[in-house]
Amino acid sequence: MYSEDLLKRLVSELRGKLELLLAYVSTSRYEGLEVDREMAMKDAKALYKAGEKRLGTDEKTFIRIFSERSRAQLAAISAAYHDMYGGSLKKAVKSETSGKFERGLLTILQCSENPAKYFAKALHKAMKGLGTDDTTLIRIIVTRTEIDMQYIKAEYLRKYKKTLNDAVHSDTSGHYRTFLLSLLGPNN
Ligand SMILES: [Ca+2]
Repeated sequence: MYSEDLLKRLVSELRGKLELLLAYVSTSRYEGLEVDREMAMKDAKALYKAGEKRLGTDEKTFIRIFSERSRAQLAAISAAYHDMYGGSLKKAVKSETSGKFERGLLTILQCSENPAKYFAKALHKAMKGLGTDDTTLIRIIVTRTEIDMQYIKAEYLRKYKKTLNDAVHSDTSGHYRTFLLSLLGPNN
């Protein structure tokens, strides 16, 4: 669409600032559901050694593992981390990193452990307050509709005590509303 390389564009925009993001978009990840438990334990150990166990933080190890592993594998790493060291990987990320880097890692983690919850939250954020972040609203509804929309709707209802359809209905109008609601399906 824009006749330029997305990765190159990101490099020039964010040079040196968001290594994690660059690693994430440039790696082709396996996105299936199979996990390798032994490898998950190995990665959990590497993350522990790179973070909580040492003074300071070896950020490269966090970047490598968070950007190369599939979502399912990262969820397994997080579970292994908890089993092996008692604390959660999320807590380790919070105490070992900060700023945009921390936010990036936490987003990847949350998305790997419960994508539906992550998207329900993002949709809520797009609609809350005055006005609507239509770009985000459209992007999420269009891209998730055939993947996990029923789970996102369930998470939304559980967390915000309102159906996602009702929320979209009150934040949009006209053909745009009809279009989004038709993608969402039944109001449940
Ligand atoms: Ca540390």
